[in-house]
Amino acid sequence: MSKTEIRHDWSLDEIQALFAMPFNDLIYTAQQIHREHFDPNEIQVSTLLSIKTGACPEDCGYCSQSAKHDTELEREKLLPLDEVIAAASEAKSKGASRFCMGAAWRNPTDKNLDKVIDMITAVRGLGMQTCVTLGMLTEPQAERLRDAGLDYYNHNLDTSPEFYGNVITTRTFQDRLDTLKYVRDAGINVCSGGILGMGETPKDRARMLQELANMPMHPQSVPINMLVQVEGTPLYGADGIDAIEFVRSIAVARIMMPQSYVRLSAGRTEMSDEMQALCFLAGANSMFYGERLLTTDNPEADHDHKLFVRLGMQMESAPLESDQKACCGG
Ligand code: SAM
Ligand code: DTB
Ligand code: SF4
Repeated sequence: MSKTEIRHDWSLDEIQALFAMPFNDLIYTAQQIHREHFDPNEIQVSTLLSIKTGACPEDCGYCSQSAKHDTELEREKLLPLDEVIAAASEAKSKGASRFCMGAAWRNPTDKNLDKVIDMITAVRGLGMQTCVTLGMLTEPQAERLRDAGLDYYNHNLDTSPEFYGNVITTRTFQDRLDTLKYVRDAGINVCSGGILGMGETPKDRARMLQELANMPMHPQSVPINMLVQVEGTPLYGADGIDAIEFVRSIAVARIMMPQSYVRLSAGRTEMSDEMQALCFLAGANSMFYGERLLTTDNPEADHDHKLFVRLGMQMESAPLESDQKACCGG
C-alpha cells in the first residue's frame, strides 16, 4: 500500500469537508494514516518547566503570565542552572524523553540566550531531548540554538490569522511565521500548534490547521491545547469547545500532517480518560507529562501511567542521537 501523500496545498473547503465527515469515518481515516507512520500504541512524553515565570510584556489573552492581566501569579527570575538540572533529572527518572523549558519573554536577549544554552547543554548531557519556547527569535539566535544542539523550538500560531487579533495585539501573526522560518531554516525541529476553546469558530480551527499544514515543512510536533481558563485573563469565561469537536480537530490534524507528532497538550485536567483515549485513537501520539505545565496543573504522572496501562500504550524512549534531527515533516 502506498503511503499517504504529504501535502502543503490544503484548501479550506477540503479541510471543512474533513471536519464534516461522519465521526466514525473521520476517526477510521485518521487511524489508518496514523498507522502508516507510527506505532499506534506508543506515546512520546515531554515534561515542561517554566524557567522564567510571569511579568511578560505581551498581552496574549489566554496567558496567566502577561503583565497586562491581573492574575494571581508571582513573577520569578530566570531559574539557576542547578534547579533546571534537578527538575530534568527527575523528569527523566519518571520516563520523560524530552524536557521542554519555557520562558515568559517577548524575545530572549543575547545574554539570556547564553544562560538558556547552558541549560540545553546540561539537559542534553542527561541523555534527554531538549525543547525551548522563548518567544520571538532572530535568525542568528536560531542558529546559536541549533549550534547548541537544541532538538525542538516551540512557537505556536495559536489560532487562525483572522481570529488572532482577538487574542493578541502586541505581536503579529506574521512575526510568528518569521520566527518559525528562522527555526526551520536553522534545521531545528519545529513544534507549532495552537489553542482551541478560545471562542473561535469552526472555520478558524480549519484555518489554523491550514496555516500549519501549508508551511514549507510540516512542524515535526503539533501541540493542540485546549484553553486552560485562568481567572484574570481576558479569555476567562470564553465559550469552550465541545469534546467531540476537539477530537475531530485532532483527527483532522493527523490526516493533514501524517508524519508529525500531534501533541495532546494543555487542558487535560478537564478531559475524561475516555476523551483522551478518543484523542489517541484520532492520532494524538504525544503529550505533556508531569503534574505541572508551565504555571497550571496537568494530570498526576501516576494517573497517566494507569491510563497507559489500561490502554496498553507505552511511553516512547529517547531516540538515538543520530535519529534526532528533522526526522520527518515532509
Ligand atoms: N512566551 C513564549 C511564547 O509565547 O512564545 C513561550 C511560552 S507560551 C506560555 C507557550 C504556548 O503555551 C502559547 O503559545 C500558548 O499556545 C500556550 N498556552 C499558554 N497559556 C495557555 C493556556 N492558558 N491554555 C492553553 N494554552 C496555553
Ligand atoms: C504548548 O503548546 N503548550 C505548552 C507548551 N507548548 C509550552 C504550554 C501550555 C501552558 C498552559 C498554561 C500554563 O501552564 O501556564
Ligand atoms: Fe508572554 Fe508567552 Fe504568555 Fe504570551 S503566551 S503572555 S508571550 S508568556
